[in-house]
Amino acid sequence: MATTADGCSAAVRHQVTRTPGQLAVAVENEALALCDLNGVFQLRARAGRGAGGPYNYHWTLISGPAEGGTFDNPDSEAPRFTPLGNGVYRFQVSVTDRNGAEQSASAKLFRFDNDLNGDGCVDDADQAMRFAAWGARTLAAEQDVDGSGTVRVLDLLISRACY
Ligand SMILES: [Ca+2]
Ligand SMILES: [Ca+2]
Repeated sequence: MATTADGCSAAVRHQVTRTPGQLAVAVENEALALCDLNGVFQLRARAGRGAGGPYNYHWTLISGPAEGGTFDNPDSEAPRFTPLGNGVYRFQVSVTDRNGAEQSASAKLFRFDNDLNGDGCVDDADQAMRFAAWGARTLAAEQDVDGSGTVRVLDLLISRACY
């Protein structure tokens, strides 16, 4: 049987066994400030590689303020989450591929009241109050936005999105 060079290369390509890459999961908005206290947080994960889809998603709230919050559908790729308290919410999404391989990723939501001085306006004066608390040990969610226990640069960076 005559085999052309093209035929050969085609045959070789067919013999290559593709090793599927490890299942990968990425979360959009890994760390997001929710500036509107009446706002809803849009979670979104994307899975790829592994054995391929359909991918199954399951979101859980790992930790957060005692008031908690609610998912509209924790078993979807992009559920909406309504937080009821102020503070840091930590989420995990677990994804399984067609063969049941599992991978997870995490996300954080920061929800806080930006009207620190209580005058009804959210403006630079409020951010100045947060800055004035620099280095202070405080448990106030309004100032210690990331829940680290002190007011540091990350608190200012996260909250800046709200001004
Ligand atoms: Ca204010
Ligand atoms: Ca902090």
